[in-house]
Amino acid sequence: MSIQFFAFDTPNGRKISVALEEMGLPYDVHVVDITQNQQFDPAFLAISPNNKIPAIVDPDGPGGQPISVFESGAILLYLAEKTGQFMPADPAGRVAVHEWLMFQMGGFGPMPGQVHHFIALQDETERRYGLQRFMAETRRLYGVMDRRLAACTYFAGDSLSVADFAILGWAWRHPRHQVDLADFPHVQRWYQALMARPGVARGFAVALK
Ligand SMILES: N[C@@H](CCC(=O)N[C@@H](CS)C(=O)NCC(=O)O)C(=O)O
Repeated sequence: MSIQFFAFDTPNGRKISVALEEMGLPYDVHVVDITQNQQFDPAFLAISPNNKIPAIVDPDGPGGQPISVFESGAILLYLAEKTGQFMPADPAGRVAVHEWLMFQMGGFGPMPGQVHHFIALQDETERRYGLQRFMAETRRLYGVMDRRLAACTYFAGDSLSVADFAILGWAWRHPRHQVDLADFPHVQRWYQALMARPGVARGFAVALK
């Protein structure tokens, strides 16, 4: 039975469309238009209590019972566990996936997200303060990623993992947070390699609005 996938065309939504395509899982898309406040519909809140996309419902969850999952990091870990894909078998590799997934969820998402917010403000004083603070932090995070990818092919080491899908969702928006990937050559190499994958291309082509 198909996974029911609730999302909109945003970095957090794209992480999951990319993962579902790369894993070859059957799924149905339900667009939740967050510009129309559909994330507050009671039926959606029942599966995503924090009123944010993405969320999934898997009719074939643990023990064959349906399960809903919210929070994109939790969804990626759930899908990796369900399929046995994009999660290394060795314990040290799994620790690396968890590290870089948490790095994304706690930093490389919230920080560029603030750039996206402040860049749209009209008030110049508020805009300047927010951009100064959050663009600097976003660039610092790109520096952290660049150093990691100078040493490893992928974030968790030699093999592609769900941590890469999580980070890719936000790196995809680099023009919007005004980062030139040429300034971070290892991130650029990684980004181009991932975007050239057919599964990733399909994930970004899924209609989410
Ligand atoms: N930590 C959450 C963040 C999800 C999130 O911020 N989703 C945004 C779109 S990218 C959203 O649904 N916003 C609607 C709202 O805040 O009301 C995750 O990674 O799933």
